[in-house]
Amino acid sequence: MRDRLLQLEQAAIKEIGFVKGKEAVIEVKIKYLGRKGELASLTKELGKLPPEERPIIGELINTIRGRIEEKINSLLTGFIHAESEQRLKTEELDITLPGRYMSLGKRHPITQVMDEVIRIFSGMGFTVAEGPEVETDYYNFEALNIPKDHPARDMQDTFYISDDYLLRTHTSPVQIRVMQTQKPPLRVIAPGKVYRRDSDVTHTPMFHQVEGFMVDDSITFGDLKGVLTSFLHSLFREDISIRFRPSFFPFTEPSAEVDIQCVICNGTGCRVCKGSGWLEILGAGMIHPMVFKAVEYNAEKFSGFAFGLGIERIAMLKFGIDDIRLFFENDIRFLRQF
Ligand code: 2U9
Repeated sequence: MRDRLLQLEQAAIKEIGFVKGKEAVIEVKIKYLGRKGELASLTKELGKLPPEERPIIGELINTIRGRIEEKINSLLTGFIHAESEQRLKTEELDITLPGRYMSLGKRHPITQVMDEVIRIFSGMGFTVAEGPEVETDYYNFEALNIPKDHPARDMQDTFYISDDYLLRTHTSPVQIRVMQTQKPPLRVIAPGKVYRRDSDVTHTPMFHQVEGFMVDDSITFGDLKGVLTSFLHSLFREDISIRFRPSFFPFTEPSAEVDIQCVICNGTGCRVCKGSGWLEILGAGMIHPMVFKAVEYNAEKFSGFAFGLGIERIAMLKFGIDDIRLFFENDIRFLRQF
């Protein structure tokens, strides 16, 4: 057994002396040291030896394995080193080539307008509140003094989920929730997605609103005019003309619609303002006593104003876009322009 092991070592060392490349070294390694290699088959015969010889031969096997392994590994390291030296000599890296252009993303135009509106109201001391998009009939309609037979409740306008649940048609429910949990003085805006069954060049089934309200013990229509005038001057231009027209909403009384001088034709009359020189930009009014009653505020003690605006409409006017659907097609050629 001892002689056979020493012969195997001689044969392996001789063969190692002849190998010419990395692959050949690996082959020799498998042949002698592999799991089914020659040293392994001799090891299997260990059991046939008399017990007193086994530890001596076992130790010899390990020594021979170590010696063969050492030779193979130093040869392998040499080949790997030579290979990388060769690559370094032949491969060239042109560090003068220009880098790849990384195109930077931008905020969506709707997000840009939304952020701008929030920034202006924050500057006037308003805080931001959010709420669920799936609402109950109570928060979306009932608490806002929208009676059961009001046209706004029509199946045409509202996405109903069940008899009691629906997709909110405005962010007003957020403000009801705020009033239920906080007491005046309050200055809050509620930005978010709203849903209506409507689709054409100026309407999409989902759009974005910012609504807001201010409640304290002596808020007047003058405060409403002051805050909204200041907001519109900031959003459009400081010298733009603004007018308040009487209107009707179930949740405000008195109510008004607010127009700005047309930003396309500067009030001379064009296709966008339909020749009138004015653009309707938001709705507003003094919070209805019935709304105060729903949130258990004393309407004798407190008063407030509320307003609402559609972000897509403002973005269309600001950027001169005539089809609202462009905002939601996500065509990169359109979005890149903002
Ligand atoms: C509470 C009380 C009153 C919110 C208001 C409007 C007038 C309005 C429209 C503008 C364009 C909706 O997106 S739009 O179609 N909104 O005209 N919104 S007053 O009044 C409220 C809200 C909440 C508790």
